[in-house]
Amino acid sequence: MRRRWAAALAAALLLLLTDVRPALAGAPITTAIYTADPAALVVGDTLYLYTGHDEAPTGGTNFVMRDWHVFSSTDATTFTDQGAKLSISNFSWAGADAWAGEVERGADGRYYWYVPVNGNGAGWMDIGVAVGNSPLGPFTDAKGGPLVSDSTPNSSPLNIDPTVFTDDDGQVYMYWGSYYGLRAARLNANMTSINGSVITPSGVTNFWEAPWMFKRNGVYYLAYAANDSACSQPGYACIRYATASNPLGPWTHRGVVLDQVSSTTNHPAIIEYKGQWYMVYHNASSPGGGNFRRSVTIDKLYFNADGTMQKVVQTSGGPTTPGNLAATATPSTSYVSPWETLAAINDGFTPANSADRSHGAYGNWDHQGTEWIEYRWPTAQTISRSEAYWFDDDQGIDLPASCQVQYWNGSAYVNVPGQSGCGVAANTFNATTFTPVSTTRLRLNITSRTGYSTGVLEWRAFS
Ligand code: FUB
Repeated sequence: MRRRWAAALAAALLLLLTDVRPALAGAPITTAIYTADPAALVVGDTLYLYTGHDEAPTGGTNFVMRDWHVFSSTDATTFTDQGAKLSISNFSWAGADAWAGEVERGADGRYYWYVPVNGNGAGWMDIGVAVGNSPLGPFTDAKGGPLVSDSTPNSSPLNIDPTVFTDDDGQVYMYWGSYYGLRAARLNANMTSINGSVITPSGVTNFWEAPWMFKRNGVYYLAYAANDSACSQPGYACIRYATASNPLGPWTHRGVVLDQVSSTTNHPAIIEYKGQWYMVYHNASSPGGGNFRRSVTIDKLYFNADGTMQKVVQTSGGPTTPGNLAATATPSTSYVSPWETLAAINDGFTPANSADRSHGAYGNWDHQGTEWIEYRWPTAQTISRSEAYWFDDDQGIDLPASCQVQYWNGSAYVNVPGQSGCGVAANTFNATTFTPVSTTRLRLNITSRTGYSTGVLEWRAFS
């Protein structure tokens, strides 16, 4: 039998050390287009997101990215697409691959947009820089050629994903890279040339790509995508982070701040806006989405008193399902393992399969037999259908042997009348229909298979 005591202990310790707060009930910043690779910038009272634009067809197996969009918001919830403000065609020396960029305000008050592009010269990806007089541009090529290319001494094996940071003394730094090759350099005050040597920073454990640098309370933070098996399934990435007391390191790895998402790539932007910190990232959870049809989304991020970051709760897997009464219910349970997340069952996420715990999962390992989850509403709801998406981690949690939907009739829990059967299939929502009941509480009794516990990724209820 598999043992998860070490994980349980670590998770229980984490729960003791951190406080749990409500997350932003989010959705993608848009479903009109597919967006990816966010960078965030606050100017005045406006939050700007600079994103890539995924244009791969349904089922496409490669990135199709030709331009970048700017989104603006004054509440970090509703975003306005200001349009494609920069395009591959702005760089006469480049031909394709409008990948992950970032905008930084220069000492001259202009806005510099650093972007990886496929140059027409030798090698693959280069980093170019455009400039504009406002956060919305218009932007033009600021240099007329790459700022970083394969011919830059000590450049990364893949020169992509620049993050640009200005320190309090005005010195500007750029980190970038992929294929495990993180690089850093000082930029000159003109924002368009490198000052000194390109260095290989130390201590950034399991760096893969997508660095994002910021400073808080005198501490430098570097968040980045890592794809090691300790934090993500093969082919997927989590977001780890490191801290330092010097902008060029050495860095100290601090842990995972964002678990893997529903897209294979993962890409962070961390920013404080109107007194609240946010994690902006992308996933594949929008309708028709995929690894090359991603959507930028945003969730709140919290710091612990010691400056470490709490793991972000992913609330924004896609638009809410119309009529799903679970969205307004308070969940409870007979038992949840300390490292699992009861709140996952009504976060509105549509799992990709029964092993998809990218939005957390409810699980009751190592209990066996019958456990229950329940929804409560402050006022009576008329309910005639529920849909359960079972969690199966291929370890101690398996599909249930059986289940039963019950409701509170005012004095006791009783089976819902005319129940159509309670399905236990994997990788799908199992619908149970019944004669409508009016109740403040709906309960799902779940009975395990011998030797296993049970879990739920999402449980919906409808009138
Ligand atoms: O969007 C193309 C590439 O995928 C980005 O440059 C990486 O960060 C990854 O998200």
